[in-house]
Amino acid sequence: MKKHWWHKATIYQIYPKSFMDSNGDGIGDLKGITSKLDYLQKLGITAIWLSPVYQSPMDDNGYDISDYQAIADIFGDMADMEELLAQAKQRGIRIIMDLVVNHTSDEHAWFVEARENPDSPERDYYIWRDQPNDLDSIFGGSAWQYDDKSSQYYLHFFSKKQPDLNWENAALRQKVYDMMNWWIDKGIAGFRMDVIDMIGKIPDQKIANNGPKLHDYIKEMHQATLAGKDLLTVGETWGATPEIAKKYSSPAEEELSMVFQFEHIGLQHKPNAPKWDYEKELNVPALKAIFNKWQTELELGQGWNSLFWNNHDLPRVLSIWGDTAAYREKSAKALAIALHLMRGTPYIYQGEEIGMTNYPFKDLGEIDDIESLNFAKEALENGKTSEEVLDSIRMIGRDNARTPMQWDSSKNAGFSTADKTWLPVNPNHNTINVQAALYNPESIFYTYQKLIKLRKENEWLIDADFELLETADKVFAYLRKTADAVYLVVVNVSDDKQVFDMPIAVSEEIISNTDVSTVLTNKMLEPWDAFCVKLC
Ligand code: TEU
Ligand code: CA
Repeated sequence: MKKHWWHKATIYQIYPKSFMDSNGDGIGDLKGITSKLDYLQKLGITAIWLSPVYQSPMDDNGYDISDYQAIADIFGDMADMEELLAQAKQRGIRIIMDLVVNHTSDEHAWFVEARENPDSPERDYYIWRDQPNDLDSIFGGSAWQYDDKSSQYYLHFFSKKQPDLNWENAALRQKVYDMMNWWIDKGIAGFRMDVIDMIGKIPDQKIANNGPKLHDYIKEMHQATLAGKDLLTVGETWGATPEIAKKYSSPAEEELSMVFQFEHIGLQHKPNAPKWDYEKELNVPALKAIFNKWQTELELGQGWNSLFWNNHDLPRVLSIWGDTAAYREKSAKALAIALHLMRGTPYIYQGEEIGMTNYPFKDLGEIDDIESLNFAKEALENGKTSEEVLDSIRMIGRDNARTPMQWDSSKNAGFSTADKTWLPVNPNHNTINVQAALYNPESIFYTYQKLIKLRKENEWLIDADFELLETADKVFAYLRKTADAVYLVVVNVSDDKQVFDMPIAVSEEIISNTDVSTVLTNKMLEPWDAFCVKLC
């Protein structure tokens, strides 16, 4: 199999509004990111996935784009973007942009023209109907919005300010490819592709994901923009299975490098229920089975996995699956070891590497996210109490991932000098912050730094096959096997002691958050014990 730079890379996701504020307006910006590149170089990451920084009315914090080739004023200007690219390149860090082409903002020039002039070519860049069907928006309510200017409804699977694009229109597709090439010519290293599995939608047949022409469009996109270039492309595909993931990521398909699948994330809420009905307890056996399926069915050369616990849409993993009290640091290291030693490209979400947690939202007034606000409105109208609504948002609302990055224990955690930041800073920043992490050789940061380095320096992390081992329910143990070496990873994914009596002979300790010889002598794993060893 041809190896690419991203097979050995670890990618760091930055949510620009919340990473670093350089001009004291309480909002993160591009200059702020540039000022923190030395920190990211120390962590050792290979590339940054930059959530959208394009011109946007910020209805969905930038995932509603009004100009793909201009920078939103709150983040700076194109010179700042080019400076970030140049400064990152000097440090061996690549930049991956967020490609949001399932929809635009309703303030995009295309939609403004389409709305103003029903006979314009842009009209068919979107999806208009005289009558809506009962498709629902992912953000609640109908997926159809009536436009009285042209007396038709337009489709929006997200907010009404995010009209869906009509990918059946070849001229629209070409506009997208031209924009992609414009960014590629600026020296970016690839794209994360927002809900890309929705661009083949057939609304009249109520098909949203995995439509019949989806892969035709992606193959066309590949030939028009990606072919012959060594770019990382990762599709956000909530509806993917391993079989579908092969269609996207098998080199022979000439589509994408990999996808984000979300089957493990689905364990965060009750089966066939909205995410707000969250699960209080992690089902570890189910998690192990999902990882086993994805690790074994996406064979080397047939496709490639992404590996992640967090992103800007998800609760902080320590708060929903780890521990935020006595075992905060140990459980963070354990979850990192469990994830990063599997086959795939790992993604670290800003703050994950220092063990940031969910935010203790006091009331709905502190909530920013349109998805949470729409849920709250609908839930309260349907009789839920505000405490019930807040409980769901506190556990699984997207704002938990979007509170400012915690740099130090000073005011606003060193994120901003403003009196008020756009989202509140977590009060636990007085102990959970980058400065404290860098100062403590035993911090979570240095576990991530070591995992990133291991991946860069060890081919077995790419090549070795995965084999799940039969263990106690809450012990996640697997082998990584090559022709001449076997590595064992063992993680106690619980607050409890777990028996571990597997007879093993260790030739080398690779990484651990515990004393491996004590584990083997006692045949017992302490809460959140995790280690990887090379076997004799
Ligand atoms: O998310 C796709 C998406 O469906 C998520 O919104 C997800 O369903 C939900 O957040 C689960 O809680 C992408 C972006 O990552 C997200 O930030 C955007 O809001 C959305 O697309 C629209 O662009
Ligand atoms: Ca700012």
